[in-house]
Amino acid sequence: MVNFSLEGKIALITGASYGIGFAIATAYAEAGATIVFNDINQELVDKGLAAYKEQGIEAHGYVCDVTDENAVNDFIAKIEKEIGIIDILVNNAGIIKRIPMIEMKAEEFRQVIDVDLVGPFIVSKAVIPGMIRKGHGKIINICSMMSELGRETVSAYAAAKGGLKMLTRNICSEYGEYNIQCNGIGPGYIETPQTAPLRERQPDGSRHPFDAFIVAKTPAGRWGTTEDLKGPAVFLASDASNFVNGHILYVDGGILAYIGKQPS
Ligand code: NAP
Ligand code: GCO
Repeated sequence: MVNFSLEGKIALITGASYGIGFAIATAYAEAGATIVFNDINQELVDKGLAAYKEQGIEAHGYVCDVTDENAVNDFIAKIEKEIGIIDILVNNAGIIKRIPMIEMKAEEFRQVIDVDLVGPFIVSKAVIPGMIRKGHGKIINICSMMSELGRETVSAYAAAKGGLKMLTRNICSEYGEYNIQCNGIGPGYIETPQTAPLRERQPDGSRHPFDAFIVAKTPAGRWGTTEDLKGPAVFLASDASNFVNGHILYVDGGILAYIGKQPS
């Protein structure tokens, strides 16, 4: 029987107090994993712990900024000492700044690159030695439509997510021999706080133009939900995907395959 179980596995999901990370963590818990997560401040960690408890999940939550290499190294050492070596890492923590490129400050560009690309590098670098010692590991990087496509105002985010696609392939290349599989999930447009500004109702009560645009660009004719990501995430974390490596699994309702619905 194909093994989708995560029984006995320790899973670290970064930035997982809510949103996509939280949904993936709950799916991993349902599949039997021990859940460890971090977020940027204690308030968010406490909010996350309460939300996991509501789902009947005794998660382990820590404050850790994924861009701070010393803090991450201390964080991973603490997990390995208190809970055990990490089997599954999901690099989920991320930010976006929607600013026209020629108006964006270099410091704002760097902030997005730092969280969305350097952060996954730092956390993966801290986790891989334990995976090598353990003889296996799964790393799943949360990429994006912007790993493949550009659009106005998201130059930093697209650059980061394009880089994250290639970091995924490089970890696959460099550590595949240690039975470590590194893949990406490329969500389409998902209903979370990060995309809430793109779905806000207009003053006259009509849909946000971008909302209607995305629905027209998606064969499924809808935004995704975090529920849509759970199955693909469990697959890539389980033994069922042990020969899948360096792959970006787009969970986008078909956006990347579709030219878009002709305006009526
Ligand atoms: P979200 O709602 O903004 O959640 C991101 C989480 O990461 C938040 O808890 C955030 O904390 C945390 N975080 C931010 N900076 C951090 C740092 N330096 N260290 C640790 N944690 C940090 O985002 P989401 O929509 O759930 O997206 C999660 C991931 O999926 C992101 O990588 C995003 O780029 C990607 N993604 C999202 C979509 C979508 O449509 N929503 C589609 C494709 C890919 P704060 O609340 O303090 O910021
Ligand atoms: C945007 C959105 C997207 C989504 C996601 C799409 O402003 O275009 O925020 O970037 O977050 O990354 O896959």
